[in-house]
Amino acid sequence: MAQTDIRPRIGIVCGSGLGGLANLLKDQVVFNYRDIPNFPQSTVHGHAGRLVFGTLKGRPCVCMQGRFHLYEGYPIQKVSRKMPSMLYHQRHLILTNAAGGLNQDFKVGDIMIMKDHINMPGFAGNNPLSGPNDERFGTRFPCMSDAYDRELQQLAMEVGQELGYGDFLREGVYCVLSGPSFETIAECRMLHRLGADAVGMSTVHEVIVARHCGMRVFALSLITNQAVMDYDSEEKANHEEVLQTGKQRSEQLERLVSTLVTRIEHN
Ligand code: 6GU
Repeated sequence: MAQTDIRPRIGIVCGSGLGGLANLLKDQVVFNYRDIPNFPQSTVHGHAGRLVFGTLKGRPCVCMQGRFHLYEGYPIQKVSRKMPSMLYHQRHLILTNAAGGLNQDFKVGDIMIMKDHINMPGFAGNNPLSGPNDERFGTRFPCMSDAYDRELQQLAMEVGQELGYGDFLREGVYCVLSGPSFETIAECRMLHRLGADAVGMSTVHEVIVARHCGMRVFALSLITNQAVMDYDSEEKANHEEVLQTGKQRSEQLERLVSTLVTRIEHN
């Protein structure tokens, strides 16, 4: 932070194949994760591993271009607690991810506004806030029923309609699993019955940490593939399809996020 004068009020975390958002920033100051002391490395193809400061349509922002996942083997506390230290000055956090569609009304290429999550690893004790609580950041037992800011969801829906994205803009519940293996058919059916509209391997641990320290959170899932729910299906989930769909819709997703950024009030 000593190396840049930019003091962003908005943090953005870019999902798989969606790192192009960071390239929209003007007057960039870039830090590679490998040059930041004690910072984990991003090991996944499609994740660059850079922290990019700059302005998006004149608004100071910082982008994590490349994130950390449970399946990379870092202790969840380590990867997600980097967030407050890095994003301390931000009031708003916007996250994107690539996800598999469980809701049968969803199509590949849909953009889903996250209205809630199911933290499956959390059920098994894998919560980013487990361990000693640092009261400087937030309370021991943070509320999650308001994790996804309703005003920001409403604003994004309005922006999406204005941009003509109504046909592929959805809202729904995101379920996180630890990965890296994709789900079995039985698991997809189970998640769908439990109320999940999309499934992925990220975002939720970051949201929990951000809410713990009082940020306002908004998150988008790009439905990059349909989760396989049927034993007769020949479909197979794969990372290349995820990256490919990311490329096809990335421009619209970037426009949605950058327009939203210009509408966020700084209060
Ligand atoms: Cl189908 N599953 C999971 N766990 N993550 C994904 C995905 C599916 N598609 C994109 N990311």
